[in-house]
Parts: sequence; C-alpha cells; structure tokens
Amino acid sequence: MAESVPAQDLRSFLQMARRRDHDIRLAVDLLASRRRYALALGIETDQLAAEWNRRTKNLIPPVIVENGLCQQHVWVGDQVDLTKLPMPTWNERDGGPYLTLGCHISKDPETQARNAGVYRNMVHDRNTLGILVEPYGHLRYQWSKRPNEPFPVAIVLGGDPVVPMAAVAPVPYGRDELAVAGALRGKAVELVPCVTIPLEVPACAEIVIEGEILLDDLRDEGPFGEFTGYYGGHRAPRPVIRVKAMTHRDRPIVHAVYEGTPPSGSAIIVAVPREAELLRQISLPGVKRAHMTRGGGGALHAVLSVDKPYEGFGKYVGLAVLGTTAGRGIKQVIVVDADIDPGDPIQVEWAVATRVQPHRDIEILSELPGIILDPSLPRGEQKPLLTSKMIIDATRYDAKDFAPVCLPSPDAMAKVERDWSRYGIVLPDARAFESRFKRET
Ligand SMILES: Cc1cc2nc3c(=O)[nH]c(=O)nc-3n(C[C@H](O)[C@H](O)[C@H](O)COP(=O)(O)O)c2cc1C
Ligand SMILES: [Mn+2]
Repeated sequence: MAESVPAQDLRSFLQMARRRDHDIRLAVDLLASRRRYALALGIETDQLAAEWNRRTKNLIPPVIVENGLCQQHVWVGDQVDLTKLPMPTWNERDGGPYLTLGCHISKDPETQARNAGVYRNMVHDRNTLGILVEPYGHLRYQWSKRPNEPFPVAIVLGGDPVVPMAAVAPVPYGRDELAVAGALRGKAVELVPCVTIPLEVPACAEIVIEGEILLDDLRDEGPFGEFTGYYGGHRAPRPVIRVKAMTHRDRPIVHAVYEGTPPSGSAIIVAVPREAELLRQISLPGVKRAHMTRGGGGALHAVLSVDKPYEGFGKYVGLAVLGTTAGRGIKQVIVVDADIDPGDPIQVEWAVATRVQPHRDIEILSELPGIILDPSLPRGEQKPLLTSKMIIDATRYDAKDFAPVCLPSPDAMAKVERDWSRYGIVLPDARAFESRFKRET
C-alpha cells in the first residue's frame, strides 16, 4: 500500500496517535475518499465499480501459510490488555472507546463457510469487548446456530485494505469475503492459524484479537455515534467477546474510521462495494451507474442511471435494487436517465425537480426490513425494524415528446472553450476540475 499512495497524500491524512507507554499507533480514515480508495486498489476513481466487478468475477480463495507477521508478538490469557490499544472515544457521548474497523472472521458451525464482516466493538475492559450485530448480519446468522456455546471470532485490525473493503461488501451469504479480498488484490490472501481458536487470519494483519462471543454474558453496550450522524444502538445489554489472545506485528498500526455526521469517512467504505454489488446483482440491461450518496451515509440513498428502453423501467429498476442483497438496507432509490451523473447532487435534484410528477413517479412501499440504526423509526419500531421505502422514477416520461434540454449552440460552446485564456480565466487542470465539479470525492 505504501508504494501505491503518494507520501504527500498519506502525510496529510494519516493521524498518528502515539501513547507514551507502548508503541501502537493509530491510522484513521485511510479509505475516506473515493480517490484514496482507488489508490489503494491502484486504479482511477471512475473505475471503482467496473474494476471491482471485473476483479471479483473469479474469486481467489485464501491460502494457509505457517508463519505470519501478525504473530510476531503473542499475548495470551492475563497478558492481554485491550486498554493499550490507542482507541479514541469518537463522539462526545459514546459509551467508551470503540474499535471501528475490526474485521470479524468466523465460520459457519455446520458448513465451515468462512465469513468476514465489520462490526463496532466497545472496549469494556482489559479482555472484554462489546459487539452489536444487526439482525441480518451473517455473523449473527452463524452464531445463532450454536446459541449455547462460546462462538469463536477473530478480529483483524489493519494490514492490506482489501480485507476491510471485502468485509464491508454486501455479498450473499456463503461467499467468502477473504476470497473477494484475494480477487481484489489479484493474489490469494495468506492466512495463519490463530493461536487459541480454530480460525485463520490474514498474515499481513497489524493486530489480531482472538476471542469467543458469549451470548449469555450480556453487558451494557453503547451509545455510539453512528454513520447516520446520530447516536444509535442505545445503551442496552448486548453480548460480549471474551478475548483469549492478542497478537501483533512489530510497532503495529491500528486502522480505524470515524463514523458520525455526514460527510464522514465510513460512508465511502460502505458506498463503494455496495455500488459495485448493486450493478453485479441487478440483472437488467440498461443500468449504467450506481451511486450511494454521502448524505445517506453510503447506505440509505441510492441513485441509479439507466438507458430507459420502455415506460415503467425506472420503477422496475427501483424494485430490483430493493430486492438485492446489496439493497436490503436502502431506503430511497432515485432512478435517473443516463444523461444525469448520479454522483452529482445538483444534476440529480434537477432531474427530480423537472422529470418527476409525484403522483405518477413515486412509489412508497411499507413494512420492509430496514436498518436498526435509522433514527426516524419510532423507538418501538427499531426492534421489529420495519421501515417504509421510496422509489423515485426521475427518468423522462414519454421521452420522445419531452421538452429538449437547452444549451448554447455547439459553435458558441467550442469558441468559449478555446478562448478561456483570452478572457483571462485560468481553469484548473482537467482532472481537478472534473473531480471538483463533477463528482463527490
Ligand atoms: C465502519 C463500519 C462499522 C460497521 N459497524 C457495524 C456494526 O456495528 N453492526 C453491524 O451490524 N454492521 C456494521 N457495519 C456494516 C457491516 O460491516 C456490513 O453490513 C457487512 O456486510 C456485514 O458483513 P456480514 O453480513 O458478512 O457479516 C459496519 C460497517 C462499517 C464500514
Ligand atoms: Mn458475509
């Protein structure tokens, strides 16, 4: 990673926190812009979704090796002290310090299918972490199969960013996120066996926490300032992870992301794989681009651009989005024509303002599964998690007869383009211009 990211970029964004009594450092928001996300994959920003889908067409399963840097130092039992991790209390009223980018690796107790997912962890004490898993999380699905036994889980912090990228991706159950990570890197992820539990973890991890989830050992967890911009998952008794070992490489760097009021870094990590997966999972011809907005925390609002072949297609695409694994948590889908850039909020609003008749083009669907952290749900409803959702078909109705878009003549446009410098106006270079005015970064 260090090689593919210019030093300048890293210097300006890496927050290094160093505590006096030990040598663990903290790097926050390494993937908090589309540009940095693309740099970590060695591609251009506008290739993210296409390249994600090209690379993950054929998964590359991980391989097991004997030794890994992640086990240069091994602390077991009483030697473990999680309070040594330089973890901030991110938002004022958080229940305590939180790990925000821990990739939880686990296995299906029946099929042995591996899963990786990012879940928040409150640091309770030296060897206990809290966890909150929404009802649809694959980790919960796995642990529900053995509710009366300690459930092994390994939390991976840092290392190759393809691991958290894949762990957040909304892939169908049974698809090994570490095989997705290998495909993203074009090389199998090397795994080493854990020291105290029957799981394997990426050898390149900076830090690994090995533990067991105890479903009958509940401790108050939360509140935590969430990606929605509100405290979510109110303080309540939730399962704990009893930590059996912590391993790390020399002078490790813990990775984390700030979650909070948009725009925050977590929205990009959530958005990018979701956009790619939406395009992969919707099998309708004519769907061009998908964009998860930053105001929607990367999770709640989708905009899709389409070449519309027939009337009704916009709503059809909206329903398809909500029917995918990737779209389960999406609350609002806006479908626009292909002349609109779904990543440009002004163009999208223009389409909604000028191509939508609400009585005809907006559908509200009720009683669908939502996101546990959505603060607009009345408290009582956060439990059954039933939300309403909206599809806005902002494509032109009866496009043949639609009012033409107005622009000055091509001759006038070309003349102005040629003569900017004669007018004394210096334009930023094309790439900066494009990224500033054309898309969110
Ligand atoms: C920074 C960050 C924190 C997250 N925290 C949680 C969480 O605490 N609980 C949760 O259910 N999902 C959380 N998610 C979303 C899950 O990682 C995501 O739904 C993932 O696909 C779950 O994987 P799985 O279903 O394969 O286990 C978080 C995502 C990010 C990017
Ligand atoms: Mn999964």
